Amino acid sequence: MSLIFKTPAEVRSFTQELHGKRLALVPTMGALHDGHLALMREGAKHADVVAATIFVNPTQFGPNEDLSKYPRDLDGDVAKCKSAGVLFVYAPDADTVYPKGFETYVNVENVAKRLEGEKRPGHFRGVATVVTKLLALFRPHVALFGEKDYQQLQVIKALARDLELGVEIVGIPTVREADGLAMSSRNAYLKGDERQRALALSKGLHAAQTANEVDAEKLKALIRAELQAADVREDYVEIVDADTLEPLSEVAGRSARALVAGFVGTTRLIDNVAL
Ligand code: PAJ
Repeated sequence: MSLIFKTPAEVRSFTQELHGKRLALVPTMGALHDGHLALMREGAKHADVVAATIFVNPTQFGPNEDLSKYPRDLDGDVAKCKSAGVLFVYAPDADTVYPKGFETYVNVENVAKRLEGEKRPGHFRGVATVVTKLLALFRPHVALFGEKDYQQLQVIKALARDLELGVEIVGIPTVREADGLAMSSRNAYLKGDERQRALALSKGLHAAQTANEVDAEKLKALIRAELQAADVREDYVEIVDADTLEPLSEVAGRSARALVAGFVGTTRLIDNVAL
């Protein structure tokens, strides 16, 4: 049976008893799928003890986003954590993480500006704040995050480096369904033909990845063609430097990433690949 903690004091008293054992942390918002479980299993390769957090973080949702309908299943999630080798789960309430009078936020600058940062104002401030709090509370040796949220991974690497948190940030490749759709808790929102249409994101990215093409505009056109064919409304399509996330006009001679965000009906999905 995995242990479930609800307060920082419980986490602290547990981690203080680890006596130098290596600790891996996997922060999540729950509604766990195989992508989350892959992070936990990878955590076990880097540490003696794996901890997970399940917290639907209100500060990273915009006013018109899906905070209230975000899928929640704590009992099912805890069972999945256990099956993936997690020793304890921290699942605090929002009032515990953000008590009355809370007034300290973490802002990452350049790498958080474009893409998700531009389309979801305040999103990365919320992510950076909660992840900093979790890293400060757990003091893990390693923390694991998915490349599925590629910009988020870069934002977290930046804050861990700049705030000298002494944690190794490990990224793991995106886990996909058999047909290529990137696993996401938000896939549960897809109704009727939307599940099939959602494949446009991974199909478009695959087309860009396998095209013998260096021109960013032409690569973006390949991705857009798939979105349009499936009636997926583009939020952005970008070709960027894989480290700085600065837009590129050509991918030759440097590591580049293609990122896409689009609406399938009312559901907003994101995906990305290395080029
Ligand atoms: P959440 O969306 O629950 O994702 C938790 C972790 O799982 C993130 O690191 C995310 O990148 C990773 N992940 C999600 N889908 C994945 C997939 N298909 N393959 C591999 N990894 C995947 O991301 C968040 O929560 C939050 O922003 C959080 C970091 C917990 C801060 O609140």
